[in-house]
Amino acid sequence: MKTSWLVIVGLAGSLTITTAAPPPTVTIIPRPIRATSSDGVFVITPSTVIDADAATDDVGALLSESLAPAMGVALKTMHEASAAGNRISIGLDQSLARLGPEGYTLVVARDRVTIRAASPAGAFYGTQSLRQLLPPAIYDASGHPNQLWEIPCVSIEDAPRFAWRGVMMDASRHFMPKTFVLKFIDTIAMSKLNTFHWHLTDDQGWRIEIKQYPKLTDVGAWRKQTRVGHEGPNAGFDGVPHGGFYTQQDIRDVVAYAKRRFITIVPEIEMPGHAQAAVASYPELGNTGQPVDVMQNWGVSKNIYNAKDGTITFLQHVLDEVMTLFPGTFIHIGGDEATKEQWIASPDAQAEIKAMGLKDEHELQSYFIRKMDAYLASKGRRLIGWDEILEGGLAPGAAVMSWRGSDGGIAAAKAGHDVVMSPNDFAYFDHYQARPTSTEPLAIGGYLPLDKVYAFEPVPTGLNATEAAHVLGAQANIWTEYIGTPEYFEYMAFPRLFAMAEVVWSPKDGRDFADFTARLGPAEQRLRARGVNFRPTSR
Ligand code: TNX
Repeated sequence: MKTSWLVIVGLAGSLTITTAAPPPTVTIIPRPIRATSSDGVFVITPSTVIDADAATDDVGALLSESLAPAMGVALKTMHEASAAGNRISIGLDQSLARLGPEGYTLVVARDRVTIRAASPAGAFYGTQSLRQLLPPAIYDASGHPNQLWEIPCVSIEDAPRFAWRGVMMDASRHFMPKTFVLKFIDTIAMSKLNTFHWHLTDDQGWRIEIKQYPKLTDVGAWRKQTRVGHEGPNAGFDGVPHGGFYTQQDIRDVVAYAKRRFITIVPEIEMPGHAQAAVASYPELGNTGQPVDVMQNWGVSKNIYNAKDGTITFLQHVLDEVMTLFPGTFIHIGGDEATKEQWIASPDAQAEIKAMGLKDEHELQSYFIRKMDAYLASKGRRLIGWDEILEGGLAPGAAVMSWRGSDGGIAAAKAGHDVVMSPNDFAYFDHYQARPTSTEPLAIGGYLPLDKVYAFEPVPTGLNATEAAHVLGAQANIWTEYIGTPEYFEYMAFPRLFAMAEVVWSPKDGRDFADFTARLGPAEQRLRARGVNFRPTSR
């Protein structure tokens, strides 16, 4: 079906109404619910005032900050501006509660821009749309002529389809420096994503300072070398040490930076599998008593945590520190790919299974996860984990991230759990985005082109309305086995994240890939101006 745009063009007093896709004057990504263009422009000048109410004060300040580099001056922000001249008015309006906590209206008239929302998050998204109405050229050039700061008159009403609009960064396989994490968060905020899932621990590196257990980063954050190339006769190691970690102060800075942009960070602490870096730091957490290195190879390690009381307590202490740093509701505990071979071989694990009357190692994993769930719930938080946590039973409040296709999400929703969809066939941005793959930088494998991401539907078929309501949203996952640098990370993220942003924000009706690609040019121009190393669509 064609887009549901209603474009009204004032033509010498007459109105032309067309339902065809608009000419790309309103090139906002993700596409707003409704945008009605009209004649005329609003011109931002250095004396334009940002007039924000008390509740949206910081939204106004951030808009001023974000325009300043291109404008050369920071627009003044004030309450109830008495100054004459044009202004950008931002404020709350409870009558817009019907648009939800993230919805907004944005009206660009000749003398004034007005952004209204029921809560500050909505007002923030109004400012992100406003930024995208500016001609992208202003971001490229230096010495910008004033007329480039024209914004075409338009009236927009908008709200997101899903509450969880996410992207996951794997900072374990390759450490991603704090400065890059901040840049990435700023970039995704423009696309109205609101959830940054930070994969902080894995076999190949522990990346978060835990005061009570310093070896986690003294030892676990560093590996001697890294596998290069795919598995096979030519695979080797680079001989170069790799590592890094975020101090607790780094994390506080990142959380605060994200909060200003209405992004919640979901930290992930993997258990009971993907634990080799922790076991390398404290061998007593493992099953063999043998020392191990932080993993240098890719793939799944057999070195998982043991399920002893001491290890459960250790992890709860780790989560205590994690919870002081991350104020969001959800804490991700991993739960994927915990190979059971060491539990099968371990007399201690077998004794535990017997003593607790469990059926097998899968029930031991379930026991482990339920312990964590109860602990997090007792602190007012909610556990989320990869879909394997469903195996062997799951506590009622826990949420599931469906990655092995959509089946885990379907099963979880049918069982009454909330789910986030990130199926590996539509949401794995570590997969190649173009063919032939030989002309692309080496990736883990797979093939996920832009149009396939755009065609992703987060609500799987076969769910009734009650079950479908458990789908909180979706996210892209960027695993970094083969992504060693921020530049390559950006290359894999963009433009595919624009497609994901539209999937999770915009109404399902009216999705139109041709219309989307017509809006990509300006979006890519903005990325270029920000120094983001995206993969250009026309290459
Ligand atoms: C599977 S997705 C994993 C990751 C890998 C990824 C590579 C998931 C929960 N586990 O550990 O990095 O595949 O695509």
